[in-house]
Amino acid sequence: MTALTPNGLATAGFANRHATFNHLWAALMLEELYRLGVRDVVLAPGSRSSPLTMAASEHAGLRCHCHFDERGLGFMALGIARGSQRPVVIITTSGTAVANLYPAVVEAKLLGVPLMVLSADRPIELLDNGSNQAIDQRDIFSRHTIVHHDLPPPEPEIKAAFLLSTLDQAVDQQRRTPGPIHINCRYREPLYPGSGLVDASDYLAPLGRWLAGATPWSDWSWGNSQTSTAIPALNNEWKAFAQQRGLIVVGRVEGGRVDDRQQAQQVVELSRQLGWPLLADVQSQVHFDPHNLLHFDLALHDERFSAELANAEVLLQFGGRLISKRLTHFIARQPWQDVWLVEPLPQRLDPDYCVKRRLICPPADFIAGLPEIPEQTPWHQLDSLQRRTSQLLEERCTTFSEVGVCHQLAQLAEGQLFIGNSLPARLMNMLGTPRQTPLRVLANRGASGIDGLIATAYGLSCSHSTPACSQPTTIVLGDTSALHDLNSLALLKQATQPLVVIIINNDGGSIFHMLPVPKEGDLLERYYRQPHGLSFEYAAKMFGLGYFAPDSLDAFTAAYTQALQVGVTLIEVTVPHQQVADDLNALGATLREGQYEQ
Ligand SMILES: Cc1ncc(C[n+]2csc(CCOP(=O)(O)OP(=O)(O)O)c2C)c(N)n1
Repeated sequence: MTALTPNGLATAGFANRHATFNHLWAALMLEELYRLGVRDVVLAPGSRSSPLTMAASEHAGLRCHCHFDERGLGFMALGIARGSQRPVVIITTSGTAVANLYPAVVEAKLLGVPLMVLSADRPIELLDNGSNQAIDQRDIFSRHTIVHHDLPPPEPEIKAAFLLSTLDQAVDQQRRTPGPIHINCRYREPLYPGSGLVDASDYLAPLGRWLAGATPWSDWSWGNSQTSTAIPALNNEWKAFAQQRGLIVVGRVEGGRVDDRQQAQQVVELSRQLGWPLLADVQSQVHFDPHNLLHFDLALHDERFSAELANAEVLLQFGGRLISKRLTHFIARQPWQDVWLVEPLPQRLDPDYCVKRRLICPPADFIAGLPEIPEQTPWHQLDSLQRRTSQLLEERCTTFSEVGVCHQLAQLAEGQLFIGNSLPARLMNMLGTPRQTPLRVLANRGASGIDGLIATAYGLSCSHSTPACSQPTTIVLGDTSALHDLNSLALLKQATQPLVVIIINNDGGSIFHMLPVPKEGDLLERYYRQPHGLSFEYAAKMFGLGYFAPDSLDAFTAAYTQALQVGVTLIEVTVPHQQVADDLNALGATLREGQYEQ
């Protein structure tokens, strides 16, 4: 904070006005963002962003995390923000550096993650005139941010309070509608002051008590209109709703004021009290709860299970972005009497337009606002109908295969598990057995990209302010996804908690065996699956990571159990590319034909 104390600025001469005000504005911004709750800043190298870099590095309350690759940097910020449930600042230089943040910004918008991009830029007169590394950064993220500002270059004529209140307002908007903010920061040269600071004490004086204080410049308070106070008004509607045969579906539960797991547990309790079946996605934080119908995705192949489920009259859904297509199709086809969706993000999250009542609040607030719920006996036999699927799975998951490894991983994982897109997300949503110990499960299912997954997992592992911080982090992802973010393996050696990267190497995108893409001739291989024949052993060596290549389920268990204890380990599970499609097709066929009863 020395840059902000008037005495700290009362030094040499008047030569460096731009440099001083660049530095001063950057310091003001980072201090205000700190007061607004930011603790982590991620930075990539670049000269134009020096004012911001210096201010961040000088701030005693901020933790700085570096990465050379801005695409990974954005995802690392996403992981830190989701892990710590706090806003994270991203600092980049100008040009394509900013554009490289695009995928992470898109994901943050869809998942409601509070990122704050501070992109350095040139003043407007140096745009479109051949100046180096100058692109039009205004509103570069288009409709993927919730707030965008293009700040003028720092000037003594512009009040410091303008800067502070701009941030206060932006963060207030972010608290109402979580998502990414972009603030484009234009700097004139010389960029940073060296020893030639200008006396700016007169400039700072109007900030008065803010300079010595610790609270933001302006306090943005809002009433209760968006909280649970609206729920009691629904008492009569709820009573009528709750008397019917209901089904509870849980999608992603994350980022509320209450701990994710705690509020997901309240949903489990609600389903118990109502006697309604619970179908909770792997991102729900209660997927592995013994009360959840864990194998619903596969059980939906079974006519008897689906028929029983179809006796439900009303649907109560918490959170969106369901991974199971079979469940989504079931929801779309069912002639519901009523459908309520409870989710704090004000997004539609209703791909088939079934929702009749949309409650924009965290599950915990909704449940707290409900009237006393009498215990109801379950209306369904789904537990026993699901048992057949579970038994079949136990038989089929004993081999060293993608299915077998994911089933095993669901039992062995500890701390937090980050699941890559493509097959890992689908497999982890359908396999596993009930657990007694909690497991925090996250995935980037906003845009479901296969990019930035390693960086996101690293960000999750280094988020400091959650109970998960002293626990291991595991990421499971496909080989193409791993190649996509290979650069981010360079981050991992800084991990302070055990971190395990499980790469399921089926030599390309095996999901395409199961997707409706042209498969004639070599079309599937050449244009979709794209086999590469690569192994990750040398990548592990290059980035200084422990490495295992198990060839049996027992060897996988041993390697993973060891990896959970210490350091950073890459476990490469090499399997034939066609195996997972064959296994899933066989499972589905058996369930559909009822052969498992013979
Ligand atoms: C950034 C991005 N590019 C392309 C896709 C389309 N896509 C979905 S899955 C997939 C293949 C993934 O392969 P891999 O990571 O090896 O996983 P597997 O299919 O073998 O499980 C691709 C290219 C995507 N989701 N995101």
